[in-house]
Amino acid sequence: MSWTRLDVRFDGPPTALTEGRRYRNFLVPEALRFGFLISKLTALFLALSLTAISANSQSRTNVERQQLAAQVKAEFLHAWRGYKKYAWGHDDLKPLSKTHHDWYAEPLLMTPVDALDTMLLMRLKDEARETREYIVRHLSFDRDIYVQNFEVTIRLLGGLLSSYQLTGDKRLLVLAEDLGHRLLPVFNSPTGLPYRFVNLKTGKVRGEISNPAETGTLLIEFGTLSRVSRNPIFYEKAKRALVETYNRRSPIGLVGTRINVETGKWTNPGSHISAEIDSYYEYLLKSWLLFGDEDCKRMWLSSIQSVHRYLADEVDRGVSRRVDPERWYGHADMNTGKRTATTYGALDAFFPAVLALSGDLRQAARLQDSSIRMWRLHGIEPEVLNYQTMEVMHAGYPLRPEIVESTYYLYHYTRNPKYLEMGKTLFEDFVKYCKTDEGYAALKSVVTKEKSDSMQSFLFAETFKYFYLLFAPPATLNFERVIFNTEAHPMRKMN
Ligand code: DMJ
Repeated sequence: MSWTRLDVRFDGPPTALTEGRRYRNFLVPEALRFGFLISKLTALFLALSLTAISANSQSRTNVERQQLAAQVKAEFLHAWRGYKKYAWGHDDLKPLSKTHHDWYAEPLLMTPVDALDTMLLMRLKDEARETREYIVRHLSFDRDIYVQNFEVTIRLLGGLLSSYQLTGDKRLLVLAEDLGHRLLPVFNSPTGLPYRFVNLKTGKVRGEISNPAETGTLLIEFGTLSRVSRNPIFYEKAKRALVETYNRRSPIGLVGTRINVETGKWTNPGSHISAEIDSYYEYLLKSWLLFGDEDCKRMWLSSIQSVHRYLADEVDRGVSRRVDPERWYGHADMNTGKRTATTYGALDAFFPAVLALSGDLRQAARLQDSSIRMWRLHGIEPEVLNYQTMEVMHAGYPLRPEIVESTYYLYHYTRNPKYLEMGKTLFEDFVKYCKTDEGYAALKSVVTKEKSDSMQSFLFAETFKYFYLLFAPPATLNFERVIFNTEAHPMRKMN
């Protein structure tokens, strides 16, 4: 795969990566360190007893994990049956009114496509077979509708590609390729930054005010499509969009919230890791890891330094000198770096996963502790929180997965049972507050726990998948062999 002009430069050493590796090597079990202080005999006796105890508690944990994985699967099926009963053939279930919701004038099967690879990983063979057949028979992109490129890419293109890789079913690849071609006109702007909407039939585009999440969260899906279809066009277009976003960073290395894709000028200079920027950072790192793309590596390494320098925040509540201050990531002006808001929310909770993947386990663990603080405030997390005052700014909870995703990554890298416990609490709260008689419902308010009539497809693609993978045997999915797109669709590494 070739790429031509790139105005990227290497800005600094890979500090985050090396720091994380050191931390991992430092994880020596307490029992081993204690053993050096006592006589060899006592040590032997102790070691044998500890082995027995730890084997015992290990198998207890394993049984508990299996039970939790089975519960997640059962809850997935509960929600899936609700979707099938009231919304089959449509995009989403409306869980309170028990009707359906379509994003556009014609359905694009958002829930079935998003859910399919989770069914495959959960070995729900009958559901997966039926869903796959339904998709290949009924999904058509030959429709006179304007669709949002970003959402369709991460959910449909990503879902079709991962299910293709898991099943080898070429019909899914044919659909993905057709969709990819229909989305390509978004890149025909003077800057190469994509328009937000495209008409799937006519190729007409609209929406020139975009944001880094939408301009920079495409390369995993488009790049994978290039690989499996052996057509470099998709990789080239999506990579250019990512690079053009990066090239417009401020002198202090930050990107803003809104950008005009025709002029390339920022229309909102607010910088953060929240909605409208979040997965831009995720894709810089993951595109490097998935494709071995050195430009992405350089862009990630320089960007993360600015993120740490200007967006990271430490809050010392004066609890005790022995306790680390809390770690958060807030908002700042992209040009001056001046703090503009001390807010963090459910979407930001993806960042511990990204930090863990980059090797920075120390900051990942600290930020995850903050995310959990946010969750515990009301027993479920709000969309936006002021972390200085701990006031809820936006109280909704649309069944988001990010905090579960980070718990899964941290458990994968540390094997610290703390993260299993964390996941168990999250799952229990999630079921307690969001389950309905025939599905799952978003919350209007995490304070009052009032429900709202929405069950987005990422519930199946992400929330249930990350809960399941956290508790299921590691062999369920070889984590090292895949990169998850931002909708939790695993793409196979090919190197
Ligand atoms: C998902 O569609 C994706 O994870 C996206 O990156 C952010 N929003 C939702 C889940 O919260």
